[in-house]
Amino acid sequence: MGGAAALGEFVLGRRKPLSLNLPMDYPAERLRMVAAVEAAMDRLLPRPAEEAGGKRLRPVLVVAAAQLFGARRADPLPAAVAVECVHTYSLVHDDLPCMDNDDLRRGRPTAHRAFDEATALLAGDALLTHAFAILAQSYAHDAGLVAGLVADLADAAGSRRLIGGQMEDLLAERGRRATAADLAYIHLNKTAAMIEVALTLGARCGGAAEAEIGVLRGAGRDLGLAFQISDDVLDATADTQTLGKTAGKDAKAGKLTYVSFHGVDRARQIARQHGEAAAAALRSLPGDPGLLVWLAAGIAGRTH
Ligand code: GRG
Repeated sequence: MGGAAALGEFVLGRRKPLSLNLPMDYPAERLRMVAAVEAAMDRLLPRPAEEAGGKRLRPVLVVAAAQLFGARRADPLPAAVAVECVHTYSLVHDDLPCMDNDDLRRGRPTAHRAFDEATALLAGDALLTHAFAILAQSYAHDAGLVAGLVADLADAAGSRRLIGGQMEDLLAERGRRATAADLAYIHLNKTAAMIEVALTLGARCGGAAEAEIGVLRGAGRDLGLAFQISDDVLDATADTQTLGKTAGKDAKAGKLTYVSFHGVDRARQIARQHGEAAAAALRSLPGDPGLLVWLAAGIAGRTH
């Protein structure tokens, strides 16, 4: 069996980890998943091009959620790639001059800087469209699964979640008076929606029941909030090199964030509370949630 195939088998849980009686090496497991996701990206994206890779958090969540249920129904890697495509499209469009107007992303010039605005716009459009093509093609053998995956991803990326959250964020930036409820709405939709859907797509590939998918959706909501609050803290406390994107932008733009609302210490505490709530939900499910709980702790206390 070739390296990538072996890795796929491992990620799918068909091969037992070597250290069956020892605690799983979560950092190594995460790296194995990232490698499997990137091999799947090479396979499923039209032309393996040079790409500034991010942390691949969402695709790792897809694979880890599928593993929680024994990856019984289908290979989660195509779903993982689809989620990363939608996430990357949202970053490319968010960086455009008409939105956040940023020059740096993933430690490299943003797409419209490296190429031009029209190219960045079309690249984002292509990534979004291709995500759904991947789902339709990769799971064609299981119509029920395709329907669930497409509905979940369309909902997360649609006007009521990702796009709605982004619109509200733009309105807040344009000086509309924003409240704590607006801030929660923005975070829940702009950020948590894509984290939630990573877990639910993984759970669907794993063969989870609807009730279990509901539990994961709740965990994803908390994880998404923890992720965004930590992101707000990092923007205020870390440097541009560590982040790979411009640091200190929120304060400069007078942006509404958990840090501007609550201060750094309280924001960190709230992120931890959401991380713990996510971990508690994950522990309530059958299966070993160890890897997901470890990822949740990392997300709530992010350093980059
Ligand atoms: C354009 C519809 C549309 C939405 C844009 C993603 C987004 C919404 C805005 C980007 C800015 C931002 C602060 C988003 C919140 C989510 C977030 C922190 C994304 C960055 O995710 P990481 O850190 O990125 O996982 P990498 O590069 O590691 O994949």
